[in-house]
Amino acid sequence: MNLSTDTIAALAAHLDDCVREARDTPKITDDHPGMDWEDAYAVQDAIRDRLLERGARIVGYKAGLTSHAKMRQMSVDTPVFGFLVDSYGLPDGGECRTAELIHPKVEPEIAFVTKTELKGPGCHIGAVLAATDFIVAGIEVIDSRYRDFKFDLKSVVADNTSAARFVVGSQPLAVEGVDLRTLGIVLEKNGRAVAFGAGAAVLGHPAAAVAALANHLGARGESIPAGSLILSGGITEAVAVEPGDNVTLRVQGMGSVSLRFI
Ligand code: OOG
Ligand code: MG
Repeated sequence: MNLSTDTIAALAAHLDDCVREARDTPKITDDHPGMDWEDAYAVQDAIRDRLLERGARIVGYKAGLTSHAKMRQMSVDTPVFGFLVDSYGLPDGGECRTAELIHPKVEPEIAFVTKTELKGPGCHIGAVLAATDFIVAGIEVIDSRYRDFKFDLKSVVADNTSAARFVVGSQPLAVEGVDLRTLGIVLEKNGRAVAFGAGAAVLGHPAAAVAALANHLGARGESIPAGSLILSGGITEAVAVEPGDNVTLRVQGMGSVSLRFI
Protein backbone atom coordinates (compact mmCIF):
# COMPACT_ATOMS: atom_id res chain seq x y z
CA MET A 1 0.00 0.00 0.00
CA ASN A 2 1.34 3.42 -0.97
CA LEU A 3 -1.63 5.60 -0.06
CA SER A 4 -2.67 6.64 3.44
CA THR A 5 -5.99 5.55 4.95
CA ASP A 6 -7.18 9.17 4.71
CA THR A 7 -6.34 9.39 1.01
CA ILE A 8 -8.17 6.11 0.33
CA ALA A 9 -11.25 7.37 2.18
CA ALA A 10 -11.11 10.69 0.31
CA LEU A 11 -10.83 8.96 -3.09
CA ALA A 12 -13.77 6.69 -2.25
CA ALA A 13 -15.87 9.70 -1.20
CA HIS A 14 -14.90 11.50 -4.42
CA LEU A 15 -15.85 8.59 -6.71
CA ASP A 16 -19.03 7.92 -4.71
CA ASP A 17 -20.02 11.60 -5.13
CA CYS A 18 -19.34 11.37 -8.87
CA VAL A 19 -21.77 8.41 -9.03
CA ARG A 20 -24.45 10.20 -7.05
CA GLU A 21 -24.13 13.44 -9.01
CA ALA A 22 -23.62 11.73 -12.41
CA ARG A 23 -20.47 13.80 -12.89
CA ASP A 24 -17.18 12.69 -14.41
CA THR A 25 -13.62 13.15 -13.12
CA PRO A 26 -10.10 12.78 -14.49
CA LYS A 27 -8.69 9.35 -13.63
CA ILE A 28 -7.45 9.32 -10.04
CA THR A 29 -3.96 8.03 -10.87
CA ASP A 30 -3.26 11.45 -12.46
CA ASP A 31 -3.00 12.88 -8.93
CA HIS A 32 -1.89 9.60 -7.27
CA PRO A 33 0.57 7.96 -9.67
CA GLY A 34 1.92 5.74 -6.86
CA MET A 35 -1.44 4.02 -6.27
CA ASP A 36 -0.89 0.24 -6.29
CA TRP A 37 -3.31 -2.68 -6.71
CA GLU A 38 -3.93 -2.98 -3.00
CA ASP A 39 -4.74 0.72 -2.78
CA ALA A 40 -7.09 0.43 -5.75
CA TYR A 41 -9.06 -2.45 -4.22
CA ALA A 42 -9.01 -0.62 -0.85
CA VAL A 43 -10.74 2.36 -2.50
CA GLN A 44 -13.30 -0.04 -4.03
CA ASP A 45 -13.86 -1.60 -0.56
CA ALA A 46 -14.35 1.84 0.95
CA ILE A 47 -17.00 2.63 -1.70
CA ARG A 48 -18.70 -0.68 -0.84
CA ASP A 49 -18.70 0.27 2.87
CA ARG A 50 -20.27 3.63 2.07
CA LEU A 51 -23.04 1.90 0.08
CA LEU A 52 -23.63 -0.66 2.85
CA GLU A 53 -23.86 2.15 5.41
CA ARG A 54 -26.62 3.70 3.29
CA GLY A 55 -28.55 0.41 3.36
CA ALA A 56 -27.46 -1.29 0.13
CA ARG A 57 -27.12 -5.08 0.00
CA ILE A 58 -24.39 -6.94 -1.87
CA VAL A 59 -26.11 -9.25 -4.38
CA GLY A 60 -23.07 -10.46 -6.25
CA TYR A 61 -19.89 -9.72 -8.12
CA LYS A 62 -18.60 -8.92 -11.59
CA ALA A 63 -15.56 -9.76 -13.61
CA GLY A 64 -14.60 -7.20 -16.25
CA LEU A 65 -12.17 -6.91 -19.14
CA THR A 66 -12.35 -10.69 -19.54
CA SER A 67 -12.63 -10.70 -23.35
CA HIS A 68 -10.08 -9.61 -25.95
CA ALA A 69 -12.74 -7.34 -27.49
CA LYS A 70 -13.08 -5.45 -24.20
CA MET A 71 -9.34 -5.43 -23.46
CA ARG A 72 -8.67 -4.02 -26.93
CA GLN A 73 -11.44 -1.44 -26.62
CA MET A 74 -10.08 -0.16 -23.29
CA SER A 75 -6.34 -0.72 -24.08
CA VAL A 76 -5.71 -2.91 -21.04
CA ASP A 77 -4.47 -6.48 -20.57
CA THR A 78 -5.87 -8.09 -17.40
CA PRO A 79 -9.30 -8.76 -15.90
CA VAL A 80 -10.62 -6.73 -12.98
CA PHE A 81 -13.25 -7.52 -10.34
CA GLY A 82 -16.00 -5.56 -8.65
CA PHE A 83 -19.16 -5.97 -6.60
CA LEU A 84 -22.88 -5.61 -7.37
CA VAL A 85 -25.46 -4.10 -5.01
CA ASP A 86 -29.24 -4.47 -5.13
CA SER A 87 -29.79 -0.86 -6.19
CA TYR A 88 -27.90 -1.48 -9.47
CA GLY A 89 -30.50 -4.08 -10.53
CA LEU A 90 -33.25 -3.24 -13.03
CA PRO A 91 -36.28 -5.35 -14.06
CA ASP A 92 -36.26 -7.17 -17.40
CA GLY A 93 -37.93 -4.90 -19.99
CA GLY A 94 -37.68 -1.98 -17.58
CA GLU A 95 -36.38 1.55 -17.93
CA CYS A 96 -32.85 2.76 -17.31
CA ARG A 97 -32.77 6.49 -16.55
CA THR A 98 -29.79 7.98 -18.37
CA ALA A 99 -30.03 11.25 -16.39
CA GLU A 100 -28.68 9.27 -13.41
CA LEU A 101 -25.63 8.22 -15.44
CA ILE A 102 -22.69 9.94 -17.15
CA HIS A 103 -22.11 8.08 -20.45
CA PRO A 104 -23.67 4.60 -20.22
CA LYS A 105 -22.67 1.65 -22.40
CA VAL A 106 -24.17 -1.83 -22.51
CA GLU A 107 -22.39 -5.18 -22.48
CA PRO A 108 -23.75 -8.65 -23.31
CA GLU A 109 -22.84 -11.06 -20.53
CA ILE A 110 -23.51 -14.53 -19.19
CA ALA A 111 -24.56 -14.33 -15.53
CA PHE A 112 -24.01 -17.16 -13.06
CA VAL A 113 -26.10 -17.83 -9.95
CA THR A 114 -24.32 -19.98 -7.38
CA LYS A 115 -25.83 -22.64 -5.11
CA THR A 116 -22.77 -23.30 -2.94
CA GLU A 117 -19.89 -21.17 -1.72
CA LEU A 118 -16.90 -20.74 -4.05
CA LYS A 119 -13.54 -20.20 -2.44
CA GLY A 120 -10.10 -19.65 -3.89
CA PRO A 121 -7.19 -20.19 -4.19
CA GLY A 122 -7.25 -23.14 -6.54
CA CYS A 123 -10.75 -22.53 -7.87
CA HIS A 124 -11.15 -23.88 -11.43
CA ILE A 125 -13.82 -24.23 -14.13
CA GLY A 126 -14.97 -27.59 -12.73
CA ALA A 127 -15.52 -26.16 -9.25
CA VAL A 128 -17.45 -23.23 -10.72
CA LEU A 129 -19.73 -25.51 -12.77
CA ALA A 130 -20.35 -27.72 -9.71
CA ALA A 131 -21.30 -24.65 -7.65
CA THR A 132 -23.52 -23.11 -10.35
CA ASP A 133 -27.27 -23.28 -9.82
CA PHE A 134 -28.00 -21.85 -13.28
CA ILE A 135 -26.86 -19.30 -15.83
CA VAL A 136 -28.97 -16.54 -17.25
CA ALA A 137 -28.66 -13.80 -19.89
CA GLY A 138 -27.41 -10.49 -18.51
CA ILE A 139 -26.96 -6.95 -19.78
CA GLU A 140 -24.51 -4.88 -17.79
CA VAL A 141 -24.77 -1.09 -18.04
CA ILE A 142 -21.32 0.30 -17.33
CA ASP A 143 -20.67 3.97 -16.63
CA SER A 144 -17.05 4.81 -15.92
CA ARG A 145 -16.79 7.82 -13.70
CA TYR A 146 -13.69 8.81 -15.67
CA ARG A 147 -13.83 11.45 -18.35
CA ASP A 148 -14.39 9.95 -21.82
CA PHE A 149 -14.03 6.39 -20.37
CA LYS A 150 -10.24 7.02 -20.26
CA PHE A 151 -8.61 5.08 -17.45
CA ASP A 152 -5.86 2.70 -16.42
CA LEU A 153 -6.51 -0.57 -14.59
CA LYS A 154 -5.91 0.74 -11.10
CA SER A 155 -8.25 3.69 -11.61
CA VAL A 156 -11.01 1.44 -12.97
CA VAL A 157 -10.63 -1.01 -10.06
CA ALA A 158 -11.00 1.87 -7.58
CA ASP A 159 -14.16 2.92 -9.49
CA ASN A 160 -15.73 -0.53 -8.86
CA THR A 161 -14.96 -1.44 -12.49
CA SER A 162 -17.50 1.05 -13.90
CA ALA A 163 -20.44 -0.89 -12.38
CA ALA A 164 -23.70 1.06 -12.64
CA ARG A 165 -26.78 -1.02 -13.56
CA PHE A 166 -27.58 -4.56 -14.67
CA VAL A 167 -30.54 -6.65 -15.74
CA VAL A 168 -30.84 -10.41 -16.01
CA GLY A 169 -33.33 -12.47 -17.96
CA SER A 170 -35.86 -14.86 -16.54
CA GLN A 171 -35.08 -18.01 -18.51
CA PRO A 172 -32.43 -19.85 -16.50
CA LEU A 173 -30.36 -22.60 -18.05
CA ALA A 174 -28.73 -25.43 -16.13
CA VAL A 175 -25.07 -25.94 -17.07
CA GLU A 176 -25.25 -29.75 -17.24
CA GLY A 177 -24.74 -30.87 -20.81
CA VAL A 178 -24.23 -27.32 -22.09
CA ASP A 179 -20.98 -26.18 -23.72
CA LEU A 180 -20.71 -22.59 -22.51
CA ARG A 181 -17.96 -21.92 -25.05
CA THR A 182 -20.28 -22.25 -28.01
CA LEU A 183 -23.31 -20.47 -26.53
CA GLY A 184 -24.19 -17.82 -29.11
CA ILE A 185 -25.28 -14.30 -28.26
CA VAL A 186 -26.78 -11.43 -30.28
CA LEU A 187 -27.03 -7.89 -28.93
CA GLU A 188 -29.66 -5.74 -30.62
CA LYS A 189 -30.06 -1.97 -30.41
CA ASN A 190 -33.34 -0.57 -31.71
CA GLY A 191 -34.10 -3.82 -33.52
CA ARG A 192 -30.75 -4.00 -35.29
CA ALA A 193 -28.14 -6.59 -34.38
CA VAL A 194 -25.07 -4.61 -33.32
CA ALA A 195 -22.78 -7.23 -31.73
CA PHE A 196 -22.45 -11.01 -31.84
CA GLY A 197 -20.34 -13.51 -30.02
CA ALA A 198 -20.01 -16.77 -28.16
CA GLY A 199 -19.12 -17.71 -24.59
CA ALA A 200 -15.52 -18.62 -25.47
CA ALA A 201 -14.78 -14.90 -26.01
CA VAL A 202 -14.61 -14.67 -22.19
CA LEU A 203 -11.24 -16.16 -21.16
CA GLY A 204 -11.93 -19.22 -23.35
CA HIS A 205 -14.86 -20.21 -21.09
CA PRO A 206 -17.08 -17.88 -19.01
CA ALA A 207 -16.68 -20.11 -15.92
CA ALA A 208 -12.94 -19.29 -16.04
CA ALA A 209 -13.86 -15.67 -15.25
CA VAL A 210 -15.84 -16.82 -12.19
CA ALA A 211 -12.92 -19.01 -11.08
CA ALA A 212 -10.57 -16.04 -11.46
CA LEU A 213 -12.96 -13.96 -9.34
CA ALA A 214 -13.02 -16.64 -6.61
CA ASN A 215 -9.22 -16.79 -6.65
CA HIS A 216 -8.98 -13.00 -6.48
CA LEU A 217 -11.36 -12.89 -3.50
CA GLY A 218 -9.60 -15.87 -1.88
CA ALA A 219 -6.29 -13.99 -1.94
CA ARG A 220 -8.04 -11.26 0.09
CA GLY A 221 -9.66 -13.68 2.56
CA GLU A 222 -13.11 -13.46 0.94
CA SER A 223 -15.28 -15.94 -0.97
CA ILE A 224 -18.33 -15.97 -3.25
CA PRO A 225 -21.33 -16.91 -1.06
CA ALA A 226 -24.05 -19.31 -2.25
CA GLY A 227 -26.84 -17.43 -4.00
CA SER A 228 -24.56 -14.83 -5.57
CA LEU A 229 -25.15 -13.36 -9.01
CA ILE A 230 -21.94 -13.05 -11.02
CA LEU A 231 -21.54 -11.16 -14.27
CA SER A 232 -18.71 -12.93 -16.09
CA GLY A 233 -17.72 -10.03 -18.35
CA GLY A 234 -18.66 -8.45 -21.66
CA ILE A 235 -18.45 -10.89 -24.57
CA THR A 236 -18.13 -8.09 -27.16
CA GLU A 237 -17.11 -4.46 -27.10
CA ALA A 238 -19.43 -2.26 -25.03
CA VAL A 239 -22.05 -0.33 -27.03
CA ALA A 240 -22.92 3.30 -26.17
CA VAL A 241 -26.58 4.05 -25.51
CA GLU A 242 -28.69 7.21 -25.25
CA PRO A 243 -32.24 8.12 -24.29
CA GLY A 244 -34.73 6.47 -26.64
CA ASP A 245 -32.61 3.37 -27.24
CA ASN A 246 -34.04 -0.11 -26.78
CA VAL A 247 -31.50 -2.85 -26.13
CA THR A 248 -32.19 -6.59 -26.28
CA LEU A 249 -29.77 -9.43 -25.64
CA ARG A 250 -30.58 -12.88 -26.99
CA VAL A 251 -28.62 -15.83 -25.65
CA GLN A 252 -28.89 -19.34 -27.02
CA GLY A 253 -31.14 -21.42 -24.76
CA MET A 254 -31.82 -18.49 -22.43
CA GLY A 255 -34.34 -16.37 -24.32
CA SER A 256 -33.87 -12.63 -24.24
CA VAL A 257 -33.52 -9.75 -21.81
CA SER A 258 -34.06 -6.08 -22.58
CA LEU A 259 -33.82 -2.52 -21.31
CA ARG A 260 -35.23 0.81 -22.46
CA PHE A 261 -33.12 3.89 -22.02
CA ILE A 262 -35.08 7.02 -21.16
C1 OOG B 1 -14.55 -1.59 -17.19
C2 OOG B 1 -15.59 -2.63 -16.89
C3 OOG B 1 -15.59 -3.72 -17.93
C4 OOG B 1 -16.63 -5.90 -18.69
O1 OOG B 1 -17.59 -6.66 -18.68
O2 OOG B 1 -15.65 -6.10 -19.40
C5 OOG B 1 -16.67 -4.72 -17.79
C6 OOG B 1 -14.94 -0.70 -18.34
O3 OOG B 1 -14.75 -1.09 -19.49
O4 OOG B 1 -15.40 0.42 -18.08
O5 OOG B 1 -17.61 -4.62 -17.02
MG1 MG C 1 -19.23 -5.97 -17.62
